[in-house]
Order: sequence, then structure tokens, then C-alpha cells
Amino acid sequence: MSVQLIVDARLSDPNCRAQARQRVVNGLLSPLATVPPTYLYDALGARLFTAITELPEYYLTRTESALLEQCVSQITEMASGISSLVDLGAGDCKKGARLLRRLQPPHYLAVDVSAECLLEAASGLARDVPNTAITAFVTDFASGLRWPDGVCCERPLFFYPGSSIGNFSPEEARTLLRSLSDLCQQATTRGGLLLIGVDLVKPAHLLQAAYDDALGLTACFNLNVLRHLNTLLGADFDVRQFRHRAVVDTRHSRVEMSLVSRRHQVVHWPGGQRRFSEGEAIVTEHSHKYTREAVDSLLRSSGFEPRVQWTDDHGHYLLCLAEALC
Ligand code: AVJ
Repeated sequence: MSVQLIVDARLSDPNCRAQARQRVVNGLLSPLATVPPTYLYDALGARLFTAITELPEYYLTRTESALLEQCVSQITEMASGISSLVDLGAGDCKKGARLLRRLQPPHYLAVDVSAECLLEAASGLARDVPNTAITAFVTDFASGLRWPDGVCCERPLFFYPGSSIGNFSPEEARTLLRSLSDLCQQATTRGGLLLIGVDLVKPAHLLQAAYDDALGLTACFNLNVLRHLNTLLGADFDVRQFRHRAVVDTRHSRVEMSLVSRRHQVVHWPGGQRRFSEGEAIVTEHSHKYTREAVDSLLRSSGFEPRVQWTDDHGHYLLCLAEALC
């Protein structure tokens, strides 16, 4: 079966693009400068992140993948009646593929903001699962997912791995998850599922090492956002004049990643500029960490009932299968 590609019209609409650009500029101009973390993932950024997942310090990906291997049979059993596997932030579809081969559902919907490798990856899967219809859907689902035109997934299994949910504040996370449980309500046959991976609260030194690794890959990943902004906005960030910083903020239960100005400097782009004093930071990412209880209450307040939770022996990472409440 061939792969159907659907691109959300909002992504190519000039008005929407101008608005997105304006949001980036507003973030740079706000008193505490910020850049939305999605901009970390241009083509090079995505490769740098893949490299990070192979670092000994970055336990997240490895731990999640081992957990998934352990519980895939149980998941397959519990998700036997689903109509669609909805892979959120599918990227190269590697994680989704493992579930897909086991589940062999009637439909696979791979969703990502970047078309870059999505279509190719989704097409590559078509041979492995000949009885599954595959749709590649390019859209930004950060503030809520909507089905693409003409597609409605009757009884979906949402797959949201990688602790990507951690990039949102708890309130934003609730809004996103709520949009997923709402989609389950729309369906005529009830009983949508969510399989989500979440990084757990742990001693600060482990988080510090994971987000400021010895090789400096995370520093490259973080600094690369400035190159991306140069291309995107036509800005003149001098990458050498900023340094990577990762701070474990136990009060907010998150790691804050930022870029600190090494000296007083002015950065320009067409139509604007921003002055940075020495030591002033641009926040590029928050990575929220949850307790098991906090995951439960996040899910419950978003219209899901947690069914099974799996954690590794160290209690570093959590996979949870939850059911949408009707
Ligand atoms: C892909 C968002 C889960 O927060 O751990 C890796 C990204 N940032 N190193 C994370 C990331 C710094 C990652 N997520």
C-alpha cells in the first residue's frame, strides 16, 4: 500500500509563517529572552540529538527502549482492538515501527512537525506491514492535535514517547493531552489509548550529567539553535560568543537549558535587534521531570485513566498506558 502524505495547510500559509516568525522575535525581545525548543531541531539539530541519545550520560532513550521491549507483548494484548497507531513526533519512525510490527493495526498515522524524514521513513515501513494503511501527517500539534481532513481514527492508540511531554509546562502538557482525550470522545467506538514515556524525578547530579555531558554534544545541540535562528530570521548571532548552560531547578522539577552571553553584544536581524549583557541568558528548553504520582494526576486531569505503569529498576523512567475516559 502506498503512503498518503498530508501537510497541514497552516504550515505553508504565509500568514501563519509570518506569525511564527513574529513569535520567535517576541521571545528574543522579552526581558528574559527565550526561543521555543522546537527550533533546536533543524536538520543538524536532529542529528545532534540522535548523537546525544547514544551518550552514556543520556539514560532516557536507552531506558525507554529497554522498557518498551519488556512490555511490548502486554501492550499488544491490551491494545488488540485499536484501529490506528498515532505516532506523535514520529521523526524517523524507528520507535513507532517496533510497536507497529507487533500491533499490525489497520492504520498508522505518523505525525511530525518536520517533513524532513517523515515521508521517507513512513514509506520504508509500508513493506513491513502490508495490511496497514499509512498516513504521514505534517503538522504542529504542540497546542493540540486535530485529525487531518478526511481522516478520523476510530479507536486510536496515541504513542508519545521520548519524554517529549517534558518540554511543556504542566499546564501546556494538560492542554495537549486533553486534546488527545477529546479526539477519543469524538470517535463512535469508544476506548482510545495513550502510551506515554515520561522522565522521572531523580538526583540532581544525574540530570546535570545528562544535560551537560562530558563530550559537549548537548552544548553543540543547544548552540546550534543560534545557527538555525541566523538562517530563519537572517540574524547575526555569533555562536562563539555564547556558552551552554544546564541548571537543575528542583523547585520547578525541571532542567533549564540556556545560552549565556560571554560578553556584552548586540544581535541584529532585519527589522530588529537585541542587546545582551555579559552573563545574560537565552532560555532554549525546559525539560520537566515528574514523579509517578504527578504523571497519574496529569493524566487524570487530562481525561485519561492510567492502566499500567512500567519503570526500570533504578526508577529513572516511566512508561504508562492509559485509557481515555468516556
Ligand atoms: C527530546 C525533549 C525529551 O528534554 O531530554 C536532550 C531533548 N535536551 N538534551 C530532553 C534534550 C537536551 C530531550 N527531549
